[in-house]
Amino acid sequence: MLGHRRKKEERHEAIDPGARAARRGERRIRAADAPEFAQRLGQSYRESFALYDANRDGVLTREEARGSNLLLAQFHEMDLDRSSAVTRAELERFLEAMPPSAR
Ligand SMILES: [Ca+2]
Repeated sequence: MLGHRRKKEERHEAIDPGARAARRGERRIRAADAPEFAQRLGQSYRESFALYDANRDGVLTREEARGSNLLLAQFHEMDLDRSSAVTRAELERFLEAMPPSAR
């Protein structure tokens, strides 16, 4: 169980420079982390979506999103039809509405 949690943390750090900064014992993301963050934001959403879609049905419920600060914080914005679930299509439409640098 612990190993599983650690693996999840490692995957989370791989897509979240804020988590890496925290691991370094720093509260702030380094400037060098920021461009990568901007470029990989869309990818981060897609990877998080896949990671937290626990039953692998391609739909993210609020319950499933609860494990991800990123997904939970944006859940309402991503849930375009307010169905309390986010489809992959909704995720892509949400990402398309972001600045080009985020995709
Ligand atoms: Ca699901």
